Amino acid sequence: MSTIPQVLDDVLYPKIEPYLEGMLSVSDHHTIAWECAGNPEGIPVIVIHGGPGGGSQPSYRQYFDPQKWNIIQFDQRGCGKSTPYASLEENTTNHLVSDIEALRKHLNVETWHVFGGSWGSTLSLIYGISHPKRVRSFILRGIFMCRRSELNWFYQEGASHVFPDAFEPYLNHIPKDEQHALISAYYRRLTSDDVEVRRNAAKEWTRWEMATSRLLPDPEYLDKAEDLDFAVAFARIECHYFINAIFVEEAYILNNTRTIEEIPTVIVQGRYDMVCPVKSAWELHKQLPNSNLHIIPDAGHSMGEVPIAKALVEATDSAEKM
Ligand code: STX
Repeated sequence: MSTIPQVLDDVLYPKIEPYLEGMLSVSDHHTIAWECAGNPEGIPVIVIHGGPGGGSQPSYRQYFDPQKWNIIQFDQRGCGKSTPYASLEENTTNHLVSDIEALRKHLNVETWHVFGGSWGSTLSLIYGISHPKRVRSFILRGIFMCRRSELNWFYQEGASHVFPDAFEPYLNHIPKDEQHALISAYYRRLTSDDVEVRRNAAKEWTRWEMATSRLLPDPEYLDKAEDLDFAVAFARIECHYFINAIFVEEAYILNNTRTIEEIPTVIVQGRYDMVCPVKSAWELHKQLPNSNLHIIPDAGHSMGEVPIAKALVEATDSAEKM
């Protein structure tokens, strides 16, 4: 009898609701939404979502045994239920790192496990570099270090060679004379005074990312780009961070791995990740002697892919012992 799991529900824990939710004011301008789910006395884990601008998701709770874990999530500045919506003011990597610390103190957590994929891996690593003593372990997926080469690969030329069909509408949204610098061209539109210009650009930007996130396309996932409330925050915030090189020096993470090299780290990475190619996971793993890298042979970028989800659940099931 085959035991190969076919659907996500077979590998994840059951759906649960949060036992506590709140809003934390982190500046005169920004308030962030947070929640705790699972066991209030369980091992704390902070779940750091992607994008930036992607927002937390109820399904992220299901990657943890709810009896064992105290699962903490929040929406980064400007997205999800955080306010003000899609605001780019006072919205930088350092602000997000200090929000994570503010939330940790607010919830009286001493140390926690840090779980993040994609931009969530970027922010997890930068948080850990600033506050290594707070991190019991890292569980990371789809490693993204946001270097120029990584941005260029996905938003300018690289993934376009594998997905020319999905790339065409993303490219053609921008006039020929601006196509040599697509992130800048999108940034001008995503910050336009004209709401229609902003929305149309957000839709194309988000469609490109959703179309390339999985080894096998999922129509439900593509629908995310049609949800303009989601797409506008996601596209605007991503583009704002990327045009500013995430407000840190080039290769900041790889230049600072000394600070976090003792921290037990599991990296789950799809072999066919077109958004964040496996090279970054490999380079990070080589510099973290206490890391295990699991290259998943039949997956792309998304944590919603069954083989990725399975490896992440295996990682959280064993991280609990650390
Ligand atoms: N951005 C990759 C990233 O962090 C370059 C990301 N891509 N999609 C997502 O996040 C969501 C799943 C949050 C929509």
